[in-house]
Amino acid sequence: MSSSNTYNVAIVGATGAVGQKMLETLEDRSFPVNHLKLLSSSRSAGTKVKYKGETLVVEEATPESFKGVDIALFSAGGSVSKKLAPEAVKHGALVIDNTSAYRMAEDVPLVVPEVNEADIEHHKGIIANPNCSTIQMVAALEPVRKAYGLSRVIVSTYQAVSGAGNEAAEELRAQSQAFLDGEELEANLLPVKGDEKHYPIAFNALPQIDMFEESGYTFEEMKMINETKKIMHQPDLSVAATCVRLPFFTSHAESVYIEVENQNASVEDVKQLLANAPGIVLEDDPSTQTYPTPLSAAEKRDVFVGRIRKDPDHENGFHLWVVSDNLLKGAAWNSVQIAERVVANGWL
Ligand code: NAP
Ligand code: 12T
Repeated sequence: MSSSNTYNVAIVGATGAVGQKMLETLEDRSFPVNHLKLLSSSRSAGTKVKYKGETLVVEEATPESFKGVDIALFSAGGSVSKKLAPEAVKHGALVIDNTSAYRMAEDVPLVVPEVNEADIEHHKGIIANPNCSTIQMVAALEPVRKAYGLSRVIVSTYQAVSGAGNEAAEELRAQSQAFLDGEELEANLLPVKGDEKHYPIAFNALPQIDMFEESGYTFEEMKMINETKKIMHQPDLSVAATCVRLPFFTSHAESVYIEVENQNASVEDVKQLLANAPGIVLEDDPSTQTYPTPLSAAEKRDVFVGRIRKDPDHENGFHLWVVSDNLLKGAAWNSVQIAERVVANGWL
């Protein structure tokens, strides 16, 4: 710790879509920051950024960057985390990692505070932030799971382009303009930067997020499947996912089908549980067309749930619509929330 109860914080990937939101969230939450270090690649080193009215200069991230750092928030891609997170830990920093590099590692807690805050205590220097689509889903399902038991989850996602970074948001903007101008759409990035083919995202829907696995599922889908079981400590939970990219900038939406174990759960019960759950906002009233949308959820830290219905055929089946800002609860806010819980519980 630096001075009394304030912390030296580093953001790795500070110029990125997630990093920018981390900066905003630290400020919005009045996180007790002593010194803030902003790190990126050499490309953005020297960039000036405002934090609490002060001008900070972004530096290139190197192993030496972490001297004196108490908490390092990583969001610069998996390869950067693999290389630099162990260096940060060596220098005594607690790493909260937003990439998929360490999520499934056995001795790394994978944490959504509303679900498994207690797992944080057993960290060995690295805490992983789950995938954005996983976070909002497990936050919405945990109150139902606790009350009624959960046996099966089938989810289809409707994901914003900002999840794939600032460049992907720029691609949507450029293609939308081209489409409206009657020009050819140029696709260079989506669905996945490193894959062979690229398809336009503007006025389209792409059923591929991240690369394909042998099984026919994408890595994004497998992240949802594996991370959900780990966070909920329920390896026998049945989970299947289909992840789709859509042409809007912010918030992921999800159509979630669940089967609960309790025979007597009603829609009213599920609504009541969610209305009282921390971090969840129930917006569900068909009579007034009340339900969350990507636009209504953007820039908010909560997870919004609506359209709760019983399955027409399966007695224990329910359908839900879950929406949240992918860069806030899906990334920056969940990370800062973990940091807040660490500090509050003395788990540094
Ligand atoms: P982005 O907008 O493309 O930003 C990438 C950031 O990483 C930039 O600040 C960039 O710095 C920095 N960076 C790239 N290569 C680097 C290097 N070699 N050394 C140091 N910094 C480097 O991407 P984003 O959307 O913010 O996402 C960043 C990462 O966060 C993703 O790769 C992903 O792993 C993770 N993420 C997680 C979630 C989640 O589900 N929780 C959601 C979105 C993203 P420059 O400006 O110098 O290029
Ligand atoms: N490919 O953190 O493209 O594992 O939207 C998050 C978002 C990976 C992750 C995306 C991705 C992650 C995306």
